[in-house]
Amino acid sequence: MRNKIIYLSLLISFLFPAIALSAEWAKKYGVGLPKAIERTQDGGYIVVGSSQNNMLAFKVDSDGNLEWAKTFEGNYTSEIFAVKQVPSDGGYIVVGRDGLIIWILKLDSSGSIEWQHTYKKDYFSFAFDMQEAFDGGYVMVGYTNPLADGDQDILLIKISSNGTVEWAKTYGKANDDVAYSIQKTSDNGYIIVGDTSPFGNKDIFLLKISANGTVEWSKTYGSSTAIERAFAVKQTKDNGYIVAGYRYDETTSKVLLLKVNSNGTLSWANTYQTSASTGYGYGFAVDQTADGGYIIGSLKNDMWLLKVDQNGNIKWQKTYKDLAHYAFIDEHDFAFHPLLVEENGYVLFGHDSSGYAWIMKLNSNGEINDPSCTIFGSENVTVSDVTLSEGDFVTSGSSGTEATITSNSTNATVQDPGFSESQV
Ligand SMILES: [Ca+2]
Ligand SMILES: [Ca+2]
Repeated sequence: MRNKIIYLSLLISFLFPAIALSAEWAKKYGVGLPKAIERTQDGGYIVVGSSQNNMLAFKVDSDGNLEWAKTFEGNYTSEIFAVKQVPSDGGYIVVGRDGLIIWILKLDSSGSIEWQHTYKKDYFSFAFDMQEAFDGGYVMVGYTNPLADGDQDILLIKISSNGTVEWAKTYGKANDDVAYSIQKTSDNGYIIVGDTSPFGNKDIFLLKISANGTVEWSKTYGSSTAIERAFAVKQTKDNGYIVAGYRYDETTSKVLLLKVNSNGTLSWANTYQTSASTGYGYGFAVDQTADGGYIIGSLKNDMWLLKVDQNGNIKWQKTYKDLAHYAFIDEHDFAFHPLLVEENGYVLFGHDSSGYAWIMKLNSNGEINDPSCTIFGSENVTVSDVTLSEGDFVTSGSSGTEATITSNSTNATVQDPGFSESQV
């Protein structure tokens, strides 16, 4: 009988080994700057960004164990801004840059290159975010800048699943416009967020388009006295949108959160800051949570997660030590989407002072159930209402300006960056 019980408990522990493991974890992997993360079909994650001026992609399982890591060396400084898994073959499409132009790679499920192309309209052409299109293939947004007149515009490119350009458009006003994120909407269209510079100091825009790129509505949000920029947008359960970015009023940058209705009319806008001495705060990722509130993936001197209710009031917030040594200089530095919302918590990445890429799998309170883990901090946050003016952006009904894209095949060198995971 006793032997039977021992056998049974061995069998149970063999069949259900996960019971003994913590659901949360924090691990670091190697020298790399993550820029985006996606959940994969097998329950794991793919993280993309850069390592030592090359494109970086690495794949971990659901417990954070490293499966593979690769870097891809282009002709110039290169990095990846966005990744999508290809459902039909388990591979990945990544979009980034080789120097100042767009570079897309199709990887197989273990990170080997299947095809690769560069794309450009003008001397500078960037794509910072990508989604699967409703009619197959992918859409991506960023900006393009003809050196001749320097009037930077939003660039939207539709490619087929094998990388052929199907159509491309530009949108914008007679000043610098840049798009940072594109998301699918429930009416089979897209919402695009970014910033525009009508008076020299930046304002946020939202651009709602149909699947073929026709403008349904667009608006700007901002003020003449401060810089307002946004990097993330998500459709909400009420068919409105939540937008995250920052506001800089010549003393400090504060995290900025905007809620608008389905037509883009502003419902409320709040800023969030810690004590003034902490310098800056940027909101880079946002999503609605099951309780109807929102979660914001931010940066101050550390990575910073803010949980707010449906009106933007703070429920809780946490900082994650030493995870934000990062210079924001060029527009492509702001293409940074560090947060995934999951059923029972959050996945957040960072980058420490030794240059290592981290991933944290957090519970629904933003914590790890491990007393030995000392990465957590907390701040006193001041929440302020902010008054923003709404303005017109691109004319409704406009189909954008057709753009001609030059595409070339490329020949990246693949390397092994020597990543390995270690518990934090
Ligand atoms: Ca423009
Ligand atoms: Ca402004």
